[in-house]
Amino acid sequence: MHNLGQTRSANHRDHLLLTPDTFIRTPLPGLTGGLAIVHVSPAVGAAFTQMTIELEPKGRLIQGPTQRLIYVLEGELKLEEPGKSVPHALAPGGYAYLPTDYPHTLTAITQSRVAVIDKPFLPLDPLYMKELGAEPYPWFLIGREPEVAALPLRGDPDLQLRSLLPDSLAFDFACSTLTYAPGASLSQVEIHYMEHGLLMLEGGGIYRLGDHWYPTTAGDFIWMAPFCPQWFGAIGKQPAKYLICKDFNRHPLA
Ligand code: UGY
Ligand code: MN
Repeated sequence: MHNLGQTRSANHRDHLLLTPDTFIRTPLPGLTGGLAIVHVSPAVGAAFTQMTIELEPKGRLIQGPTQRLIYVLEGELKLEEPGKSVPHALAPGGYAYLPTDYPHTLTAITQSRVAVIDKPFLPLDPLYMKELGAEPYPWFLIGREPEVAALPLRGDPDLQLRSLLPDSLAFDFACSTLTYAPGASLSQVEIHYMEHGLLMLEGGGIYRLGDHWYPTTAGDFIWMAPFCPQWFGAIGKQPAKYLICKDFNRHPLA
């Protein structure tokens, strides 16, 4: 359909809003039987990449250049890891964290869509290592988002936060889902040193990014640079939910 050059997508120094009408699919090394939509990369100033990979049945993604988090949006898949004869089954809401240099193969059984976050790992300064105890480096894990206990964000029961990664200094990023009851909103405009990759999963509302207010809906991707002013209010009769990641647990001077 011709839209005469109109789109809700926007590209500003401290944020991106990318709507599905502007997505471009590309091949990627390590990806067979599928294509990648690269939502954000270091080319705009992000310290990570976030993409959605779309896989045909039997399509596969192997290990990437860095640590990785995968989150299944659609379809049935299996995840094979080294030394394990039985693969893990993954379905929508299923996720896995794969440390740096951790060989793995993700294979689609049915047509699938998967969010993939690849981020170079920042080791903890040895100064803080003793706080870590037995586990100085992050470890492989697999889970199901609906089974993660929800906590109210900053005490607001209408904002339910499910943290997908453990609360440990070993991990240098955080990834969660945040679910807003209809009409709920962040209690403040946030401005912080961490950057965000955000994929809108359900519902919608208004996202403030910098000095812009955007209507946003399921399927949209947002990148927020460090210190980008941000606020969200859910609109409509159904909850709004997004997957959100940020760099975490590291001194800003690393
Ligand atoms: O944790 C966060 O920084 C989160 N509340 N930010 C956001 O939703 N934009
Ligand atoms: Mn934030």
